[in-house]
Amino acid sequence: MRRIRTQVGIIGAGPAGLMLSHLLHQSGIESVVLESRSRQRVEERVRAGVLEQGTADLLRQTGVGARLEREGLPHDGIELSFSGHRHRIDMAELTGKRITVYAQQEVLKDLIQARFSAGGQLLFEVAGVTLHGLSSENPFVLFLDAAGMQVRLDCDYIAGCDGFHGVSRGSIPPKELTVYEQTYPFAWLGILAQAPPSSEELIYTHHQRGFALFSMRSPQITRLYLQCAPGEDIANWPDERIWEELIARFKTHDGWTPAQGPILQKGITDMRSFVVEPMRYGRLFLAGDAAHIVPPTGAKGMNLAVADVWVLSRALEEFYRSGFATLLQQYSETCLRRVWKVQRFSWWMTSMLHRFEGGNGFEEKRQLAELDYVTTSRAAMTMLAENYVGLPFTTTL
Ligand code: RFL
Ligand code: PHB
Repeated sequence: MRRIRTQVGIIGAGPAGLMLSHLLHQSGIESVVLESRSRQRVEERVRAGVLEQGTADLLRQTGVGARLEREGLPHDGIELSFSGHRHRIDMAELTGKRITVYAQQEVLKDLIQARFSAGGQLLFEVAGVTLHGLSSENPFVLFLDAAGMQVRLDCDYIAGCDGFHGVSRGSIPPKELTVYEQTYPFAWLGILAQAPPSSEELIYTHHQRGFALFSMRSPQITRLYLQCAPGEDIANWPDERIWEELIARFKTHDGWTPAQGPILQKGITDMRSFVVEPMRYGRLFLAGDAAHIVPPTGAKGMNLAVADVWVLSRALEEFYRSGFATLLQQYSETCLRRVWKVQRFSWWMTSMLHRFEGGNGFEEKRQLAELDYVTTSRAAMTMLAENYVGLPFTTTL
């Protein structure tokens, strides 16, 4: 068996794993990233698109912001649409911050390139990853490399950045963890369309027929989502039905509708809120979707992954520089404070904007009152805006 050694073994090359490896490198700490998919699959997967101000700043400050600067679309506001009217939330005016629309897979491409040009070790197409010795001083990972050879990776610490379906969380004895979970009675059908965005800003729409979201990826590509039933078969949604539904939900009294074009990609995503506590077991630290999932309505998943690994990188830097493990000891508690606030915000956006089947109309009236309040009260608008542009990254409790 081949043996390799590093300081931090990282499972998963998503936003959490790649950003962690990049931040650690900046602090002079070595890592090896193990990823089960191919580089191409990682770089092609269509997911998130909204970067908080803090996420975009971190990419820029650490030297991976050049393309983001050129191709990212800065947005100073978002719109909420209901009862046939659109209402703008001016985030820049309310908070002094903005968001940037830049696809998750583009962030991943930039990070992969940066890691490779700095001589980083990213191993794609590994299989059979198992974690060992987590409660000892000498944790290690066993896996098969892309050629099918068994490898043992010895490290000081392991970062479980392998997403919701990864192996890391499941390597912790269940009695050590508490799971908090909430599912929602709907899912999102998302499409990428070859159509120039007909609005400059994102539009979150509450409608009798269900939620819809207008977003974009570039001056040529629109990204759209619509609420559908959970477990819905995509075969029930031919392109014409998707456009018909999107237009019915987005149409406002001023006649605005999204511009249409060929659908390049479509998929269905289930919605859940999920948190596991604590985010640490011995020498294993969980980060990103491995530890928590938010419904996508707040555009928070990727940003939360980046916030976690920023805290972890500061804690590991402190440990390797001074020998103190204070920030490492506090890692879970520090992250969870922010995680729960982001859970609250994502849940709140989701419950304000989606249609809940059944009921006696009370819920619908409550939602409309909430939307009315949020688009007319400066205090309520500021609450939305400061969460949407991103709560501060902090290592203090
Ligand atoms: P990821 O991205 O899932 O990466 C985990 C990586 O680990 C690999 N892996 C393994 N590798 C080795 N061995 C194993 N046993 C492994 N098991 C898994 C996987 O192949 C993968 O490459 O987790 P990470 O890094 O925590 O990042 C989380 C984000 O990807 C996620 O939260 C966001 O995409 C969520 N999300 C959004 N977040 C935002 O911040 N803004 C948005 O606008 C936004 N929109 C979205 C979203 C997610 C969506 N879907 C599809 C769930 C919109 C959608 C539709
Ligand atoms: C996206 O552009 O993919 C997107 C934007 C906002 C969200 C979720 C997804 O809340």
